[in-house]
Amino acid sequence: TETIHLADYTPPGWLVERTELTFRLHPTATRVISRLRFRRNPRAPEQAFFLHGEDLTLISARIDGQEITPEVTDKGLTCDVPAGDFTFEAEVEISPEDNTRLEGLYMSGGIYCTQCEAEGFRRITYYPDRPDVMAPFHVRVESDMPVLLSNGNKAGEGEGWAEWDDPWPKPAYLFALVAGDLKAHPGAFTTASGKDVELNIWVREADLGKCDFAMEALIKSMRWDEEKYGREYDLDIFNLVAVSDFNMGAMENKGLNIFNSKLVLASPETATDGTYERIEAVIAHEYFHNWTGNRITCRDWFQLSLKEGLTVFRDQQFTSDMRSAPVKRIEDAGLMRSHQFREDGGPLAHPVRPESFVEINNFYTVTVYEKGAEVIGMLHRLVGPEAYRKALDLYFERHDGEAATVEDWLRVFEDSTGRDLSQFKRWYSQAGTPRLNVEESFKDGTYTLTLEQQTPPTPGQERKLPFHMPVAVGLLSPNGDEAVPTQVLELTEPRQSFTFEGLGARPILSINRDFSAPVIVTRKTTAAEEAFLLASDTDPFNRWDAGRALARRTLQQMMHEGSSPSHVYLGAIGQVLAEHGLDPALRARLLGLPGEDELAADEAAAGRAADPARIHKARESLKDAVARMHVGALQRTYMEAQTEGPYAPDAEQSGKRLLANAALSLLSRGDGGDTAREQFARADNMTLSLGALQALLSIGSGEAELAAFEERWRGDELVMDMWMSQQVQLAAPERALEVTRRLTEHPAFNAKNPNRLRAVIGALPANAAGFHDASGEGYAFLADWLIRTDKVNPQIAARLSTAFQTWKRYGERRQEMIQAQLARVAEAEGLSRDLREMVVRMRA
Ligand code: B3K
Ligand code: ZN
Repeated sequence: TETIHLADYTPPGWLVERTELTFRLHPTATRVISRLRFRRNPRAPEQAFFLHGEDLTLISARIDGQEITPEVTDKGLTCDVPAGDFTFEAEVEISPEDNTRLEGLYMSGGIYCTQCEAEGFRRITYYPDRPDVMAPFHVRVESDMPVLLSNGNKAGEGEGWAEWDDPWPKPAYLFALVAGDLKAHPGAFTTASGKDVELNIWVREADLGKCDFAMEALIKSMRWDEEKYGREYDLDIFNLVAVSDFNMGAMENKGLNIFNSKLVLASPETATDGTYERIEAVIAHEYFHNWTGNRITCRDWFQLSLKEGLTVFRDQQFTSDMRSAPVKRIEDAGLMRSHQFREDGGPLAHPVRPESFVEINNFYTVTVYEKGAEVIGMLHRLVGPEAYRKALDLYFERHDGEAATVEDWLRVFEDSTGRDLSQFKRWYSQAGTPRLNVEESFKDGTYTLTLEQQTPPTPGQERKLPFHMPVAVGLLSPNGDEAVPTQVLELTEPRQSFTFEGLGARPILSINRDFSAPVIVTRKTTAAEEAFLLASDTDPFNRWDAGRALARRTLQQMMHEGSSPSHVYLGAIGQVLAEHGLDPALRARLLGLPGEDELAADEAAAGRAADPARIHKARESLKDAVARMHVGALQRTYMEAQTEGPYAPDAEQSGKRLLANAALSLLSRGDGGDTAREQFARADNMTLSLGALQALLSIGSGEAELAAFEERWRGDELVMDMWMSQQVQLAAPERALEVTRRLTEHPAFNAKNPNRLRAVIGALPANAAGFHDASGEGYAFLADWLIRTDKVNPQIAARLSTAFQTWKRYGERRQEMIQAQLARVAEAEGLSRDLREMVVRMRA
């Protein structure tokens, strides 16, 4: 296997001026006829002519009309070409039906569809399949399917054919084609400059009733991007398609977004509030790519965060504007902590801009996406919102129609603000989560804050240089007033002090407010101080953070000192429950405990081998203690959180349901599940049904409800995914593997469908104590499924393998067992490049 290095980038020898494609669709013998106009790239070094192509059967090829016999390998094609411009034509045959990898052109439930990012186009035809080769596309689709779609504007149609023309030059990874028996949920949008755009969401007829919300989300996104970024849509039509078999969430193909159906289809009965929120965010994300990704794309795949980090940052801003900004911040920071810190602290750590890869699909990670978005958030905080907008205007003006780099991106900020961002740029090249150590002193009214930054080594990066980071701090008076309102300190040195004068009393520090930098703050505090911040901090994120710290403190004491749950923690929770004026969603978040996986990370950080069973037990008994102590308050909270009127998935109602379900889950520990059963019986929406089912499953009950649920929803694949994953995740640890195994034998299990694999196999590691069972059977089970899945869909197998990335946190015995399973996977015959790279990186 070959490793690709950023340092080896060379410009393409030839550029494509125009791409013409004809598809004669057939399930097992689709013909793709291409006509490509090539022009030598004056800025490229001398090189051989090469077109990517994989798993293609070449029928014929011509240059300027003359038949040629190119040299074909399993990677692509080479041939002699004229010195000047020329036209290359080819006809190839492919089999969409046999394409279980779901990359390139494949079939999903009788629908033809494509997924080309990152390197799937080379499975469709021979082409310079690299993002810095951009061309206008003209596509003709021939098929007897009723709906034939591709990118751009419709150029014509007739019986059995349709033509599409995309005037905006694009790289091949943004190409898309869909053909099938689909129905449109129509919509319309008029841009700020008065251009009418036809909107369609294409689904199976049976799903037509579940598209309203997605359409509204699309329209809101289009409006928001005009208002917030001055970006208008640029074609006459925008098509969005939902398919059932999809390797990830969705794809931003120009003018033809393709979605995993779980991120489009929603009705109150079938989708939870959480799903609604995700649909809104992902529809926005893919739409926003039209400018950040499509109009300005990436020079090469190392620059992936240029489009992904920025587009995530934009969708986060959108959600904050549509819903509650503090709650959104807590969700995003929570994801960073639970998922990105895990990646950054283990064998899969890599910089936001990686320097090398074997398989690029393995780098669509929380680091590239979410940490990439955090890096942009830091820039935003450092320069302020006005300067940020000016820089973005310059970015669009300067790079529209180009394939850009991280250097280009930072340069627009440097040029428009006059700031030097050379130190800031380290966020793109250095992996690992910085530790921020805090020292404080107070004397004669002067408070001194000393910050020390240090970043641990990561694979291939032993030594780290200091980062340039914004650290938002506020100081609170002992009575809870804000003595010093939020200030953004700029930390650039390894160790740096900041002073605040004229204070009456020693203040209480609230640091890294709003999660201003993606770092781990290490600091000596007391339970009393954490309880104070949980009760009084004016920064909602830090209230949440203080609650977490307090919970961890008591959980650690329970695990290692045999203590009973701390009264400080229980008292603080009581106060949160009684804070009736507080946004219910925020209250629900404040009640939540850190996950078992995060607690395992804490154990390892403290130099102890994580014991998943013990962590699980401590967490369960803390919940029991909260439930016992606050039964009255929980009942009141539960009542108070009931919604009135018809169901709406908006921030207000969903916040209440989140709180109701949080209270319910605690109440169930004391009432044997009566309240949950009652909620399940009367629920008219999935949020309440599922919340009740979860509450029951987590107390080892819910058999009857599971059966009723299955009976009602067996025909709905998306609901059945939830039914399956909840059983696995919430099973008692000793039953988790058995439940998972049984589900793989369920008639509805389908080992070719990514959603189903994620819902069953992917859910087991989320049951940490079950997966890490001391017998090691969970590890062997996952390894079996990795080997099996790899033959069907390498991308999904590689993704599922990341469950092993935390192996170092555990004791010697578990480490050995995980390594033995990784070794077994490594030896499996015909291992894909995708899974091989992951296993190599995770092996000791
Ligand atoms: N750009 C796609 C992800 C493609 C993943 C390829 N393995 C979706 C998104 O980030 O919007
Ligand atoms: Zn994206």
